[in-house]
Amino acid sequence: MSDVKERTLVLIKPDAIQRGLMGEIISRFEKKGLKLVGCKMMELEEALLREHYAHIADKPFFGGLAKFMQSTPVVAMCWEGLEVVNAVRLLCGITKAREAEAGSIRGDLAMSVACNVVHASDSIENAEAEVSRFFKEDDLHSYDKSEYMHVYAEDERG
Ligand code: 3AN
Repeated sequence: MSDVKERTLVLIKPDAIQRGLMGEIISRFEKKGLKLVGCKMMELEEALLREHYAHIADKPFFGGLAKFMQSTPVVAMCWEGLEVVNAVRLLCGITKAREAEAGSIRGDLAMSVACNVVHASDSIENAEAEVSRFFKEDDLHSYDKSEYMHVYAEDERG
């Protein structure tokens, strides 16, 4: 059975906040037909940042990345949908933004590796861990979206 309740974490990074791209980025996910079930602006505390970037903590660029990610608040969002982890990665494009496919968020809106406007979970397992790292279960909402009638076929709605 299909799972339209799969969830993923997206962060709108400080470069996007500074460049006034929040609305544009949120709009890409909305237009795709995804459901926003959690959204908050927050500062990334040291401990959260270290946990979030544990896989690259030993890289030479980590210090610069940490400083950048703490330079403004970020917008943390939880998006829901069918195979949403993969769909959101495709919408975002590859890490090195200047080589990201045209049409993707990074491909259209960014040029950098570090300043690449968004973070998105890269696997179902990581998405589950990241959503619960950034959101308490109470901060996540459950509601019907009438457009699902037209976004998904009946057998895909589960
Ligand atoms: P992604 O965010 O696309 O999953 P990761 O998890 O490999 O990419 O890297 C996390 C973040 O670290 C990237 N979004 C980017 O901001 C930064 N980063 C990755 N590689 C580099 C690099 N070579 N130089 C500077 N920053 C980097």
